[in-house]
Amino acid sequence: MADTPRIACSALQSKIMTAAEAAELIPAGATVGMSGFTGAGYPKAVPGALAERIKKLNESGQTGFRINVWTGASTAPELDGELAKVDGINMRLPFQTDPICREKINNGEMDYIDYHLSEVSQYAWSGFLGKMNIAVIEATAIREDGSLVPSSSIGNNKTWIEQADHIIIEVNHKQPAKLEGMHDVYYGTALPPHRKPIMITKPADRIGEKYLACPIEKVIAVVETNAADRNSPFKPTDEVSKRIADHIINFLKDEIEIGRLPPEMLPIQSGVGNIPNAVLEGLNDGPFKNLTSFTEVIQDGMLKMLKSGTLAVASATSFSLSPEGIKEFEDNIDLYREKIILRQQDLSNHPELIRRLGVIAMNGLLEADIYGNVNSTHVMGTRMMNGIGGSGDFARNGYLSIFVSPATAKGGDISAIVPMVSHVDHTEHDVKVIVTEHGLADLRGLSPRKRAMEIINKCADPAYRPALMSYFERACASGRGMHTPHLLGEALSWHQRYEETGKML
Ligand code: 0RQ
Repeated sequence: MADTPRIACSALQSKIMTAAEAAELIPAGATVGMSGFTGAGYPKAVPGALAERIKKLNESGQTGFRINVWTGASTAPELDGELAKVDGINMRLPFQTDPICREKINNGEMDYIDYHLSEVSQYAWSGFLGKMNIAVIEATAIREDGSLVPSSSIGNNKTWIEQADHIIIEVNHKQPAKLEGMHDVYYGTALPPHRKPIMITKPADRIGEKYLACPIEKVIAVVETNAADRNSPFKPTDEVSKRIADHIINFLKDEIEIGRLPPEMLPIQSGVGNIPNAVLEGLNDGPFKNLTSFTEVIQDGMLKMLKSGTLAVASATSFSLSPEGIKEFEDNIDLYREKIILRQQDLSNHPELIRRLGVIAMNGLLEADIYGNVNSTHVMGTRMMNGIGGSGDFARNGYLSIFVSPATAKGGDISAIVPMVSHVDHTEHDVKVIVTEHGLADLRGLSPRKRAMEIINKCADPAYRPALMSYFERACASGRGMHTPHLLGEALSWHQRYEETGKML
């Protein structure tokens, strides 16, 4: 495997060219499906070369060269950042985290469609998003028959290859050759009414192919690269994350003791970031053994758990590792190959599978309201932070849906617990547990007014509790709508005040 040439398909040898030459093949106005999911497996050279081309056109007065960019999820500055800098993106979907894109989206200079990650491929197949002209896909290698050894993420690559008229492949020599065999690409998906059950009954199941089929006749360019994925250094766990993690670990231990979860629990899904990593570290230090994970992204914490045996297997669509994590992965790849399965994102996030497996979902929130509605995406109701990503796929369909956040943001000027959320991503019906550093609110089996007491008393920062309780009591005393009492004129006043004064209270 390791000795096979990275481009073994002789018919594609003649298509090898520079990134600049490949970028010339992308026409203005094109819809381009790029590989990439949480900073892994995105094309490293062609997007930058295209941005360079657009920059020169802009400088010569030929402005207006823009493309639509569809991906798996977030990519990296070399893709989103470079293209956004030259104003080269017209419309972006379905998830992104780049600061320059974020600014353009929030200034109204870039259109953005924020979709559940599991749904994107069916929207692309259905045709209602429009035609995809070109796919730019990073691969670890091209095999003799033209099929691709996927790289460090699969994301929507299967769909982009199927849907695009033309394909540009970036073969990245930096991706370990031993990634070969870790992927499981399933070709049994279809649009309704022709759907069949997807026969995954445990995270370890393999039901597909190791390679991405890729029609040679569609390939218009092959570009060789040698560049690492974006990976941010690992931050040591801070005190707030540690306290949140402790609440979750104690809760899960109790659930096992009571008999509501089996000793090996249920498959876990965990968002990306400091708090989820702290939870994973906490699980690794605890009494847990042979856990499984059915998630989107493999992070450093999961590698540690796989190595220690706390985690027996992890199914995902991508890696999101620090430089230390990458080294650990590459140094011990033979061990991890046996325990990690990478799938396309319409399977890693599939509602049918999440529901069947009974996934325990853990995701971040920007704000939650006293009744348990969660806003994960819109700062003060209007400004896009990142997007819903896969959080909705897992929160709606999981067995247990846990949301985590520090109780305050911006040095205490913002409360994460508010009277009414300014935007709803996850409704009160989907949210089962909310956790901050102050405590854990178990909302299962509680009616709205009981949930309010639990959330205010367990999760809100003590500095905000009196104002929240006053709001709740006055709403209850208003005598209107006693199922979910609100004072409509005041419900969003905390956000209004923050916009005007820089403080919620
Ligand atoms: O900004 O660093 O500039 O101060 O938001 O907040 O507390 O560091 O938390 O990094 O976990 O992000 C919801 C955004 C939380 C994330 C969200 C500010 C805060 C800080 C980040 P600064 P924290 P996190 C898996 C599943 C949706 C997608 C998802 C997210 C910054 O979890 O994008 O779950 N979720 N995907 O100061 C204004 C508030 C705020 C606020 C926090 N109420 N108002 N700013 N911040 N709360 C991955 C995929 O799907 C691919």
